[in-house]
Amino acid sequence: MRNNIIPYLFYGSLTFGIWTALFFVYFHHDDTRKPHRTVQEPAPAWSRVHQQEIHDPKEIRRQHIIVDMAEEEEPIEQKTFSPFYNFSDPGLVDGFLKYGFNAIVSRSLGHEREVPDTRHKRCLYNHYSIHLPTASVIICFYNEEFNALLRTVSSVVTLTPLHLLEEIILVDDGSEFDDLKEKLNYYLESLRGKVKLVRNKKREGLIRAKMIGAAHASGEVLVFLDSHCEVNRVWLEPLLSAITRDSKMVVCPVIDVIDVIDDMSLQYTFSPLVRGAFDWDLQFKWDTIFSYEMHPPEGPIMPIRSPAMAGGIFAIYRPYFYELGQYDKDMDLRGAENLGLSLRIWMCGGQLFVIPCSRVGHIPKKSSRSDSTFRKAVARNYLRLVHIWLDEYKEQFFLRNPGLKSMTYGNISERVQLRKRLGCKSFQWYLDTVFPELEASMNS
Ligand SMILES: *[C@@H]1O[C@H](CO)[C@@H](O)[C@H](O)[C@H]1NC(C)=O
Ligand SMILES: *[C@@H]1O[C@H](CO)[C@@H](O)[C@H](O)[C@H]1NC(C)=O
Ligand SMILES: [Mn+2]
Repeated sequence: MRNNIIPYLFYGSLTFGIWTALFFVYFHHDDTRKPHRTVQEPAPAWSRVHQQEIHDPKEIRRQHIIVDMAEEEEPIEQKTFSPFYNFSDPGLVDGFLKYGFNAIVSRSLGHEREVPDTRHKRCLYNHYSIHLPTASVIICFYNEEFNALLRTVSSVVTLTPLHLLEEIILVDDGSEFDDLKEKLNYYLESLRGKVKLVRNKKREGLIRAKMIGAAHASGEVLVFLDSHCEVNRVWLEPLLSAITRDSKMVVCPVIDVIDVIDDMSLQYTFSPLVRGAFDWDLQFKWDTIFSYEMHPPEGPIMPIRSPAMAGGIFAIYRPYFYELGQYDKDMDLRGAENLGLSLRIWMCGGQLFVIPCSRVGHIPKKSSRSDSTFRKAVARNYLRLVHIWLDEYKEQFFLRNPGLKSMTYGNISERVQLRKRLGCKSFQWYLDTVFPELEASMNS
């Protein structure tokens, strides 16, 4: 019986949300035009992750938020839609449910387009050595919208100097949609030689899919992108250049937002400089940078120290990726791997920076996933992270999420060993040295 109700609740909440959103847009039109929200709203409600029963639409909404932590996606029904869109078009809602963004617009944009150059003008004066290392660009996808995926690939092919691009490795993590099968093979034919397509026999989840992609790579540097990105001009050289100076430096581009204005038009939009952070719920958020980073004499083009990376868009020296222990292969699907890697980088002798002159656009998807398998996997991933890396500070997490304290998280002894073997510093050191703002927020 309950199973029959869930879809109604879900669609009900969606419809409710769209109307709420329309009213919101109608009355707060100016608010929806603010350029970029740099700090995400909290509300993780972690303690409910273990619950399987869904009692009312509000509950579903909360669960979406939890799921969304994995890739900072936002629930569909909380979004504000443009009032200019034709809502009687059934394809619109279908597209959102299937792909998490406006698939109609994505189709109309097609396989490639030119995006505005959002770099600071000082970046145009930077010159990069011609002796940079080569890169393997790894793009994992699962049921991605065909045109969004092709725009990701075509932007990389168009805007990367060929001598720096060892290859693009596409990893299909068991997609079910027909157009990602033969049709995709057909379209990639023309790029043969530069694009390798790896198809997982079964669904591995994003985390293991990335490790599979890395295993096929032969470039000196691994660059991970999501399957709904568009890179900007001279995006790769600044990343490679930073890694050349220090092979233990892991670098992220600035993530421009494809669609921040109205969540409908897939417009490529400039993002201000921010750094990656998180709170005691381990919820990722963007954080403001220091004014000396924003206004140095040479302009805002110097690398920005970042306590954490947002998701899966970064570049790392390939041998260093392995030295650091890649990802925790016992984490399922996705979620927590970005924070896990961020902590490992800082605590085990590396550094994590955002490189202002490298910009990559990304569509923030509105996830509609709410199944319990997925929620459990995400919660379990976070628990592994907490038990491996947070030392005595794990109590801070459990204080806010008591429901997770008794949940099982599998065998972590291999990862604990890795931490010992790498001689990693304590979480206290990380708080003192890299992210004092987190410790300061402990009692709030
Ligand atoms: C909106 O979409 C519906 C269904 O596709 C169509 O019948 C209708 O004419 C459209 N309205 C406008 C104003 O475009
Ligand atoms: C956990 O895994 C390690 C090897 O990674 C193994 O030696 C150990 O016995 C396992 N512990 C349990 C309780 O299964
Ligand atoms: Mn993404």
